[in-house]
Amino acid sequence: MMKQVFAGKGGICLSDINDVLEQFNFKGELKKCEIFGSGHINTTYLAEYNDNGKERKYVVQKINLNVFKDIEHLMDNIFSVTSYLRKEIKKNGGDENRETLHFIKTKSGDKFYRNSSGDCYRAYVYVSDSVSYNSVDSPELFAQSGVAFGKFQRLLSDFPADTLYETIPNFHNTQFRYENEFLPAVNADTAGRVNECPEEIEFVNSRKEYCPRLVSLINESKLPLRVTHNDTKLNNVMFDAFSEKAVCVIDLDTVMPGLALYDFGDSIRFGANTAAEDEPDLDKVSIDLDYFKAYAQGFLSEAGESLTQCEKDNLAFSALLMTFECGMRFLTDYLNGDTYFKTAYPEHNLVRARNQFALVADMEKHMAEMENIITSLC
Ligand code: GN1
Ligand code: MG
Repeated sequence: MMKQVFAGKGGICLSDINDVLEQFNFKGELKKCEIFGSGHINTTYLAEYNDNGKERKYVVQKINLNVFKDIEHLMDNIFSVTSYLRKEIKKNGGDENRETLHFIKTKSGDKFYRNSSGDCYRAYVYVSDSVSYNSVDSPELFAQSGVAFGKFQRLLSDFPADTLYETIPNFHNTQFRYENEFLPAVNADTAGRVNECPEEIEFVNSRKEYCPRLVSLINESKLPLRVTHNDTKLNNVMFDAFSEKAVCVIDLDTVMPGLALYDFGDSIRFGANTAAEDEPDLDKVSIDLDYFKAYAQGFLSEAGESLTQCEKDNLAFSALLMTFECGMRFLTDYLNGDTYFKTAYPEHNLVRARNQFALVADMEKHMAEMENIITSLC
């Protein structure tokens, strides 16, 4: 008889998840399955099994089909990148079972499971003895996440980036985000919220010249396309629970051809903010230059040699641009009536946008120092 599984706060019975777990080649007997993690997009479960006394944990994720339209190609990207990483890690004498994610096919050999209602699920082995952080309290730990994302870049430097599918076209094309998403959201005013945020809209419009900068450099062939992670939040790195060294990077949904600068900039946006990205008290929001330096040092120690001068010249700016872009995306979603990011309360996206814009404003004040730090490290 199938064991009854409860998931989520308050023990909500999710009978659907039983059917999902049954589809994968998991070892042992199911003990429990609970909602897990803090992503804004997918719904994640941790399933624990008892395999003849040995505990086995698997992460199962329901993929957000509103965000990801092309699951076949998304999972193809993930399987090809992780199998490549496994080989590279092994070649370098590392532990390929811990240093990259190990995805599990379904019993019928598919890379994900689609149930009768069309929902899609995929699964990977939980990285044992590892933890992730939404904030860190030392620059050393943050530097470790720079090492992890820098290593990800380095290990994939010979991977043929053009074989990857662009599963979310224009993901970090800031100009596209401005012209084709932000401005139409303001004009449509679908949720009737434009009147609530004139200052935030003006903040974006008055800085629109930031938007095309990196895109233009790509078009002029001054910046190389690379395999990029594209979502380098601190909580997308797993750390060893004992040594506090970074073990591997997770959340590979947005692995696509992109810029090394996107990965660098997005990490700073999230991890070098003195507050959480949704802290409403803007006095708490600022760029921590010690954290900025620590991350840059870690990242460059792994990826530095392969970066071009033009990439290095734009590292500091990329932090500002990724923060600006993310704030604009939160504001766009607020104006659209919260259709993209998960929110916990009605103003959540607006609070996030204000927070990101406060960080942009602080980075503008400290741009010369950020540039100097990069120059001193290169
Ligand atoms: C989303 O999946 P998650 O929560 O790690 C988003 C990122 C944003 C981030 C902001 C596919 O990341 O682009 O930077 O929220 N992912 C997608 O916290 O849109
Ligand atoms: Mg993500």
